[in-house]
Amino acid sequence: MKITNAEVFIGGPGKNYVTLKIMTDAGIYGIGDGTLNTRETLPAEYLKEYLIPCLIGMDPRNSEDIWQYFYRGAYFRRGPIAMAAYGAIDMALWDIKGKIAGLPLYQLFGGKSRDGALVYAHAVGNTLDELIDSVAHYVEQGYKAVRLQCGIPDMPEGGYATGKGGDTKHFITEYGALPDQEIWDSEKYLRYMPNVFEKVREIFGPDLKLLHDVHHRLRPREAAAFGKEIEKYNLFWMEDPTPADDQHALRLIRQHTTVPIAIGEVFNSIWDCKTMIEEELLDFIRVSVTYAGGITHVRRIVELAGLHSIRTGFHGAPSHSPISMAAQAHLNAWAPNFGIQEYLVLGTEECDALFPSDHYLDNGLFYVSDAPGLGVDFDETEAKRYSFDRRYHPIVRLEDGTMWNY
Ligand code: KDG
Ligand code: MG
Repeated sequence: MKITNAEVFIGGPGKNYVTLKIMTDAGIYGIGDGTLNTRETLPAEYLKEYLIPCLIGMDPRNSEDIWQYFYRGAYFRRGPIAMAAYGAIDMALWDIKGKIAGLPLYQLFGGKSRDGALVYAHAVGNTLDELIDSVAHYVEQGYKAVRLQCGIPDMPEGGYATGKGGDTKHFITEYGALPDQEIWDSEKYLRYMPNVFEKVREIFGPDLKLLHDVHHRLRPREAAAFGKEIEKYNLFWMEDPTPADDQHALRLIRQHTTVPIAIGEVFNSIWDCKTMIEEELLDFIRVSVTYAGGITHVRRIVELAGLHSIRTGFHGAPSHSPISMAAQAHLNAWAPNFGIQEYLVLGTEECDALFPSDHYLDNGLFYVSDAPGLGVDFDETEAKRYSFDRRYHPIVRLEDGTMWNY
């Protein structure tokens, strides 16, 4: 069996999804997601200029060898652009493998460990009242877990992703604009946020799982103190308390608090999280199949995490197309150390038309399709409606103008 061709498409409803389609001489094709949010054309170019020419003629069944060929063959290792491109290829090859076998991917990993996978929604509010309405909305829909992001008084964009533009638009600028600027003040945040958890717990009770994303904004000592203070609200996790480039910081945070820590959405390889997993400095690993080299590489991370009682909590921001969400759904169905999946309903009519599938969400759980392979398709005719349009993440400065972490 040979790969005969591969094509890259960019675009989607309100998104610059990077979709790779790999064709074979057996008439079977596979699809993969290489969307590197706000830098989408880079993995796409890497695929077109360097990787696809090598793929033609390869046996698509040898997904491990193909992964190693690109990873080792590039000489320069890792990095989000390269790993997103390898990730797209890897997902497409697993899709082909499942179609050859006539089995959904979770069967090739070892079968199902659960029926539905727990997901969390994003509850957001510029004010606490707005946030409470947003939580109520998700609870009514049956969600069992919600992430809370709330605006901080006197800090207009405080709290990160607090609802400016709503869930479909947050994280990125309007088309054509240069990066927005947000102003951050850790002290105001640290003073206000515990009150948010207290109110939400008071209203929604002890069973609702509450998550929160600090989004790399705190210094290590601040994060340690914050974690200690919010322990009493029994959070499911505190995400990205500090920028994880500094893995030592986690030791300090760990020494002071038992609040569960989730990290990893910016990681692109097992080497980025090996130390923190082995030293058990985190509780949930947040990598995604897109940014961390596809199913082949992420499975290695999941296995390593499992040895240390660390659970998965794969990244699932709206920048992930339904293809990578499907790949993660298969891993979630299988992984013995599954924790939770971040999930934002992409299911607009346009998105469903571009990526038809019968994966579905019911009562806060995600059910994976039994169709062979990834169980999601890509409609090339629909894809013609969309094209690339540059967008950026915002940038963040402290009140005195110092650059900070988005
Ligand atoms: O591209 C960056 C976003 O995906 C990120 O800001 C989202 O932090 C995020 C999350 O937890 O979904
Ligand atoms: Mg995050």
